[in-house]
Amino acid sequence: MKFISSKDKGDIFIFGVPYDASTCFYPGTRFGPNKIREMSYNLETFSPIFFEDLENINFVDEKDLDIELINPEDLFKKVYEFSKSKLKSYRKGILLGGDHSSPIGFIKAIKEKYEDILVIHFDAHADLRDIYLNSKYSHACFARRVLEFDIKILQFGIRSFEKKEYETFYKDNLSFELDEPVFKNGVMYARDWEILKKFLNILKAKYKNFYISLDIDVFDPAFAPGTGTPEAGGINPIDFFNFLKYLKEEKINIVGFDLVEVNPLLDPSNITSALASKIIREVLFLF
Ligand SMILES: [Mn+2]
Repeated sequence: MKFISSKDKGDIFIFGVPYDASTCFYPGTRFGPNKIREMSYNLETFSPIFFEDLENINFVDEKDLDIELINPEDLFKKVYEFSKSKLKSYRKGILLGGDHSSPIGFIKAIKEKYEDILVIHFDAHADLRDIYLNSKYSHACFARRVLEFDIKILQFGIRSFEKKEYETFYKDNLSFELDEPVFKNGVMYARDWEILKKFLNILKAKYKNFYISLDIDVFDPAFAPGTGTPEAGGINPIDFFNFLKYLKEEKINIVGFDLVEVNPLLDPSNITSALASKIIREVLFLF
């Protein structure tokens, strides 16, 4: 597929945020964007899921953001400014992380362009802490910061959160136990694939645009061991690819996507980066 040698004009941009300073456990996601590109060399441009070829998709690799070892708040501002300027000429974008602090500024810029968006958040962790290790822009605060942009979040795959996150966002939430899509403090949790689809079928009448944030640790560590905070009991890639197919069939309009927390230093045989790379290929057909 070769992201790097992609066309120089187009309506979708891909960019990397090689950043892991907000990581709380094993660092190394700064090497994610380039490893994901590297593993794309092995992929066909033809998708056996959509029966379409990437040759017909206009996307441009805008390379990596030039970041020094800055703090997560400055990273947020830098990603925001970069995304905002790119979204003037490009219609949609894909961010390659980096840790989960990387897309916060990107989502803010997407929201300003599209106004009406709902974020679908795939992750093992709730990321709903207000502050973590003295930073409000830690990767553990990702979803909490997104809520502050007046964006609602539909979560999937979450299986790790602290008591306070549970009490604030999940406890007594009807959507957690019943089949009704009800947000609690801006957050809704879908407990299985059928419920997720059911919620989206209802929500697509209300929201025109959807954004997907994919933390690779939503997958079971058996499929994606190369990540800094692995959590047993995750989803499998085939179900995720089927979900992408569902999004296309249901014409759910995806306006932005990020894939974060791939850590090549912890990735035997590059299997996590290979999965990430394939996901990016298929997501390009959703735009
Ligand atoms: Mn996570």
